[in-house]
Amino acid sequence: MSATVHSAQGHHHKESFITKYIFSQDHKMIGKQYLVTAIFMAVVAVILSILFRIQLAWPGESNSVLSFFLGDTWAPDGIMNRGMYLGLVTIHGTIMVFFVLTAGLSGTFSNILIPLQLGARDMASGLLNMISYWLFFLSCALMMYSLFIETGPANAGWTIYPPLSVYEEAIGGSGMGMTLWLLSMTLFVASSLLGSLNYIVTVLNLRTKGMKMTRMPLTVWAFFVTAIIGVLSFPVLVSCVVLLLMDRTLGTSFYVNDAIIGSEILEQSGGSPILFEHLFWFLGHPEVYIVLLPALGITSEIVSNNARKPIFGYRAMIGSILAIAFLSCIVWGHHMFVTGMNPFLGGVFVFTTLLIAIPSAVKVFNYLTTLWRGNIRFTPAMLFSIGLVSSFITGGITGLILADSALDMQVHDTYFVVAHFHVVMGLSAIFGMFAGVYHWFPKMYGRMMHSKMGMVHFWLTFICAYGVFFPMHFVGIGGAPRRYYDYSVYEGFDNNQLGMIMDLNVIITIFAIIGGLAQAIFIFNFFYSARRGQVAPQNPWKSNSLEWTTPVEHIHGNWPGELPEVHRWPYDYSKPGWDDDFVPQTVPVHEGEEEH
Ligand code: HEM
Ligand SMILES: [Cu+2]
Repeated sequence: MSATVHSAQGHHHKESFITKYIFSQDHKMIGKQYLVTAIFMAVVAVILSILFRIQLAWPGESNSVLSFFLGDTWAPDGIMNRGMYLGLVTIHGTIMVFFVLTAGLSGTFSNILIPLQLGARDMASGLLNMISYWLFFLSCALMMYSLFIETGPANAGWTIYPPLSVYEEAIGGSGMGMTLWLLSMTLFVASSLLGSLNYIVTVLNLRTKGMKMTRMPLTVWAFFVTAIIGVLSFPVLVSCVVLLLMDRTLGTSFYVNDAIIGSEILEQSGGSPILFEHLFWFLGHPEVYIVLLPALGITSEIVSNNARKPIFGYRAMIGSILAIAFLSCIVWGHHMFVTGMNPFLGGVFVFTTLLIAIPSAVKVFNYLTTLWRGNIRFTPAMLFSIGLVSSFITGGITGLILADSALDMQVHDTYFVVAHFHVVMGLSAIFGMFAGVYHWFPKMYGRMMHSKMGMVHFWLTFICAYGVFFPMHFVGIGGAPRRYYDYSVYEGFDNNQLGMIMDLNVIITIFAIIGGLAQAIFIFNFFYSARRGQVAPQNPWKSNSLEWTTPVEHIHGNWPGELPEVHRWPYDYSKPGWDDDFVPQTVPVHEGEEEH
């Protein structure tokens, strides 16, 4: 069917600027739109994080950076307003998790790679794909707008727990800011569902001849399973948000119990914020894998390609993706150990959570065995992939601590948790995203990124990332709660312990500033290379998968003429009996040759 729609013979009318770059229905262009939007949002989120880090490191001191960015309303005399601190944390988290790492990572690479690696002319529905991008764009625009309103952005955290998110009177950001947050997220979910359905249908129906499911690259497996968990868990977030909107506007009381604000007794009673937590975390936990799995898939591809070895345990990798996806849906209660849940129920969540360590360890083991004795080529993409393996291990270890309810209760809502989730999900996913950009840039723009700059970018980012997030564990164990904007006001906090916390906070902030600035190298490299970089050969990394069989020059429909036919899996690197150290998927299997 798609062959007639997108015949490569160029039968269709000439594309105008608008249909080519703005309202494009071509999956490659939509992928790039996702990427560029996400880069912009990431810059915003990083700036916000540096602003609140400055506040944490030097509380109560006037700072001209704060006055410059926040102005007199939000930083009178250069000292950050408390409500604004919470607002910045909230918007930083929301942007990073949803807009950068969900839409930016998944949206970019699912779009670009699924059709190209499967030998399809485009996504199942170009129109839905375009709508999905534009809903995402609108949702970003609304979230950005909420930064500029008089009462300030939503500030109940990215988890928007009630009651802060219910009572408009509670705090400035609970008013219009929260309403905009909810609207923005609703658009986001709609976008993400349309995108996911498209990915699922494309994977199931548009594989080229010979592309059995068991010959798909692990990237596609990861994107496919990610889309499935998205379709299962995002709708729960929407229902959660609808009930919240009703509590806010219609006077229902799903999530709140009796409350007094000022001296006024509010009408609502009988609801439970715990209900909200159940609904929220039913999305919230799978969400961390929606962010992680695509990054892990990208890593499999890059590690195998740059170690010039077949990925170790291909089927075990698929199995572990599926197992992680399944388990991620039944562990949400580990975010709720301190809500007073029955300890027996807590035990169930401890158990299922710890189980996730098994498939995760399988993945790590497979990466390491693939690297083992490989003929490793240290491209920037490879460095970031190895960086991902590192952060996935280090963050995973603190995850074991948090999974145990007895230990979690000690550090719940402290900086230990912030450290953990930044390392395991923030760093891993962002490293995966960088790896993907460096690796597939030639596919996207027909040019190479500058590799030396890429390496400098990697080392600065890697060192600063650990410089920021490693000390945070100690800040947390030292007792610093998250979302407090100034610890120095507490009595007794001038003893050694607070001294340590304050010193570490300064160190963390300095690393954050350097690490943030280092991203300028990447951004420069990206935009410069897109126009001026060295022109890429067709298959720069000597890779086996199908995307490198398309012409460098993009055409609508991907392949001129016939679609390629597939005869083998994509990991035939250094196979004995071949002259080259790679055998593309399109090469027929010799007589008597084992498939792998
Ligand atoms: C990989 C990119 C990142 C991701 C995915 C990410 C994600 C998040 C999330 C989800 C939150 C929680 C927001 C909330 O509790 O409402 C958060 C908070 C925070 N982030 Fe990030 N972040 C990233 C990068 C950074 C960077 C580079 C810094 C360095 C300064 C940073 C520092 C913080 C801090 C200090 C908080 C506040 C925690 C709290 O007080 O609750 N983040 N981030
Ligand atoms: Cu979780």
